[in-house]
Amino acid sequence: MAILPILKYPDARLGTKAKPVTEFNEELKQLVADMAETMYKAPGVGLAATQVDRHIRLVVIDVTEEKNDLKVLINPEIISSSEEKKTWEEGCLSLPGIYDKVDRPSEVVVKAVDLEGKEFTLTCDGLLAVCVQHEIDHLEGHVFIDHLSRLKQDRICKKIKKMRLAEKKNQEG
Ligand code: K1U
Ligand code: ZN
Repeated sequence: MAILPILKYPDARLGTKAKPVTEFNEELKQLVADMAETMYKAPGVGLAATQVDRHIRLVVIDVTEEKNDLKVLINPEIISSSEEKKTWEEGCLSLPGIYDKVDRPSEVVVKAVDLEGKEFTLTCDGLLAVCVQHEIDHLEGHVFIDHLSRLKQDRICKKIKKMRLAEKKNQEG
């Protein structure tokens, strides 16, 4: 297994729309194992293949405190969303140090296939619903700040530039 480098916003590769998975082979199993290890190590509760520069429709999620319920969603599709919305403070491993509130449907039903190519549906609420929507956004080439106002996005971009500059100064000593 391996820890994979995570693309950081505003890397243009995060804007790539992912393609469906068509081959269910050992290489895919290895990528899932590496993505799970990368997510747990970060630590995070989800990771999309886009974030590790693999532009296929694959996400891993584990929202349990015990980190013992890994969900692997291949070619996920939201087939129904509640009218009711919920506001959640989101973070993103591609935007370290940035958190903001996003409104999303509070419940979703997602259809996906597993590592054997077998179809299943998952009814999600709470953090799982937020995370599934956040990860599917990544597969579409979106990040959570795309849901915020232009003003908030501009402030976040300025904050990221400042953080990167400070990091660079630190590295230079
Ligand atoms: O896609 C990602 O970047 C992962 C992201 C998922 C997510 C978190 C919260 C709301 C929506 C989506 C993260 O995991 S950020 C890290 C994080 O929130 C967290 C880390 C450790 C424990 C609990 C949460
Ligand atoms: Zn993210």
